[in-house]
Amino acid sequence: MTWVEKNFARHLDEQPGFDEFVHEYKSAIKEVDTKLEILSEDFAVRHDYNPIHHIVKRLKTPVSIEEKLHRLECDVTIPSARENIYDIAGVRVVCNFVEDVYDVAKMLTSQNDIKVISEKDYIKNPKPNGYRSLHLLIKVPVFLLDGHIDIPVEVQLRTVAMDFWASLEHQLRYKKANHITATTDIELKACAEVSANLDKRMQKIFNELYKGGEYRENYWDV
Ligand code: 0O2
Repeated sequence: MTWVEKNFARHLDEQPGFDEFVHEYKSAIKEVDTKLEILSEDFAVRHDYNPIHHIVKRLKTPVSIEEKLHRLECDVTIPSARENIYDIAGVRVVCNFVEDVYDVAKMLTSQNDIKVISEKDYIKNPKPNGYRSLHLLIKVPVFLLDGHIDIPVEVQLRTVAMDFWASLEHQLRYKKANHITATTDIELKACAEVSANLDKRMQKIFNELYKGGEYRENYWDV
């Protein structure tokens, strides 16, 4: 990139190399999605049970990458985005139960072409507002015409109950940010606790039905 391009191309999508950049991150999402799909199908074939409820994928928009670069006080350039932003590619895996979250995370990260960069366990250590999820930052190889490149992907794993809470909390915060009071915060946190308790009770029921008693024998005989 020339000095003029670097300093006068204000927006990322006007800069040279933007299409390649998007293609690489989109491909990384596809790679992770395919891995998860194969794992969940394999799990279903072997155990007659699918731990993944659904998967959501998203590529950060150029505007939101730019905002984050500004916030981090980094150059608003494509090389700077590659270097400083790790959640350009995002995959959210919504599982049925808490144990599924850890099982899926282990199945994914034990694949030998996946590099785990960091892990934040907001299930064991929820955020002060009650937010729960397991966040993995991984690098996945994407094979291109001229070789492979490791692309970071943020994988968020959570249960349906955690997802329900996080989606609504996000909407409320985004749309009604000015109306969120301390009381609302307390109430939202209380809802997160109720939801975590629900997860525990549902897990217990599931374990009793699937992992104990007669069903378990059928389960492992498959
Ligand atoms: P989007 O559009 O969902 O991607 P950073 O990664 O630098 O932004 P941090 O704190 O290091 O910040 O990242 P962290 O804790 O891994 O969380 C990043 C993402 O987790 C957020 O992405 C949300 O998706 C989700 N998240 C984290 N905390 C909360 C929370 O309190 N409520 C909800 N609903 N979601 C949360 P973005 O970039 O905010 O948005």
